[in-house]
Amino acid sequence: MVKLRCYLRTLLLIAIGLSWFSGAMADLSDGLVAYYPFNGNAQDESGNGHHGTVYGAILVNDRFENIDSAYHFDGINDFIQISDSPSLRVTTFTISAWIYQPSYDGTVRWRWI
Ligand SMILES: [Ca+2]
Repeated sequence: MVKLRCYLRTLLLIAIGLSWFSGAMADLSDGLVAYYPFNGNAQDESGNGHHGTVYGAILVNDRFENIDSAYHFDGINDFIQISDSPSLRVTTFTISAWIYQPSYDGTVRWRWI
């Protein structure tokens, strides 16, 4: 089983794309293994069927205030689990996501990683 775990107080948003990276101007869908826009669920919308099962994380608004379009992980045993698959056993990959990290000074901390 491949598990995605997050123990930080974060909002995880939009997309996690695993792809072979062949250049700075590559087509982002070329080699895409999984895509999670979190449109009310953790379904893989790449067409490859790597749907996630949510444990503990709750749907919240994303950075554009779209309803139920991001997941909040409270830092205690929350994760999204994806079943193992040969297509997920890659040695080189890229993961991209928008993450919100609460700050103590009130600044917005949406970050693209
Ligand atoms: Ca929890």
